[in-house]
Amino acid sequence: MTSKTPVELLPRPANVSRRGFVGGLSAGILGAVASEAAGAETLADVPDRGPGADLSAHSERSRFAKLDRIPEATPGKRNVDPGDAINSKTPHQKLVGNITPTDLHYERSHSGVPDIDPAQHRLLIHGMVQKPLVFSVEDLKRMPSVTRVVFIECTGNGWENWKKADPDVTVQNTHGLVSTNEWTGVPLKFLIDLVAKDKGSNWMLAEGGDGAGVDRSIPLTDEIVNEAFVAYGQNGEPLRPAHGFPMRLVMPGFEGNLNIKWLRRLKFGSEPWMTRWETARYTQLLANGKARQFQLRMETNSVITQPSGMMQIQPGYNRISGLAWSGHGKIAKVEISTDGAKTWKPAQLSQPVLSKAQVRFQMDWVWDGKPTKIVSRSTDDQGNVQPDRQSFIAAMGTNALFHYNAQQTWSIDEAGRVRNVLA
Ligand SMILES: Nc1nc2c(c(=O)[nH]1)N[C@H]1C(S)=C(S)[C@@H](COP(=O)(O)O)O[C@H]1N2
Ligand SMILES: [Mo]
Repeated sequence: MTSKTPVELLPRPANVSRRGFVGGLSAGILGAVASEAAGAETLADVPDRGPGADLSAHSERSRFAKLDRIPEATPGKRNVDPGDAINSKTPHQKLVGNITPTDLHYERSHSGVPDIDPAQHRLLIHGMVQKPLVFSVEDLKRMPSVTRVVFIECTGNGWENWKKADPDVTVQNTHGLVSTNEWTGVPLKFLIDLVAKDKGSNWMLAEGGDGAGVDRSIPLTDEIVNEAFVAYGQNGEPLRPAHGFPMRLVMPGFEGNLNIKWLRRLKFGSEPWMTRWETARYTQLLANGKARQFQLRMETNSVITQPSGMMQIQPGYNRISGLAWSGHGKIAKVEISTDGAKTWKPAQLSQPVLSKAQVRFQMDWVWDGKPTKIVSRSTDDQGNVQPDRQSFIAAMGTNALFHYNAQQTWSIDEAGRVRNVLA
């Protein structure tokens, strides 16, 4: 071992101390990290250089990096034929940072992915408006735009763990129905002004152009009018077909289902339309047998992604990392327990922390090799705290399927095997 620890090799701004840069790592942790890295003195310790492949029009992921979504059917039905899949989940256990790669953004499509020619596509805006209008994609691209990083989360995210915990699943199985991308499009407010919406209209119907024709009634609260937008861009390029090409509604902080893909119509009215998507589907059957409609906001949530289900760790230094998000606003704090929720320590949040976007958190941990449980708990800037599973079930019962946001516990046995448990 030499004095050149991996941390010292990282570039850092000249005016930031090493301690500030690594976020106050203790000397003990630095020693633990360095002792696990192999000692090295010269270039003989790194592989030789070699010739490169030709440059190409399109860059692909390294053949050594295996990153795939997994198509799944209803809860518990894994490894299905893609033709039977209803969603395809993000491999959070293999990702870093805050932004989900575009091709790994989770997908939920009710009747497959339509093949839409943008030159033919139109968006109709009508109902309680002075000037009903129809727009092409090019019309939208000429309008003022917003660009914003937001998470989209299916209401079904987490349903795997609502009734029972299958030990042999990954975080991709349990939490793969949430992703964060940068979306670009036209503010809803701008479109509302263009068509001159009637003051008396406080509901909007958004309808998709797929076979299923998913349509939802959206209440026009100030927050939604100010934050929703019709997106045509995703991570700097046109939307991918799976995510609504050529245009979709983006509803920061609200149910994935409201983010209508392949958007073909916005209709303004004075009451909800009670479509089958908000009566037969996307309602919550409560413990008392009554169903709750229009539970639209996504909750305060977090999950440890590394280490997580089906991984195996070694005693000694381990870095715990994960993602936190809230449909109410910004994540204010994430705490981690490495002793089964008895004691908690604050995790570091990667900057910037954005409202209604996932944020990466991390904490250094030296595992003593004894069986234990690790769990994270987030708090947002509105004071909402992610509930433990017991309080979540006490409040919501076990009839419902959607909006599961209880704390996720991973157990670690004496061999270092990480498994899914209820708490
Ligand atoms: N037109 C249309 N919009 C849709 C859907 C759909 O099947 N058709 N699925 C909805 C659901 S249930 C979710 S969770 C999100 C998923 O968005 P994504 O596939 O881009 O992740 O899109 C929503 N918008
Ligand atoms: Mo969804």
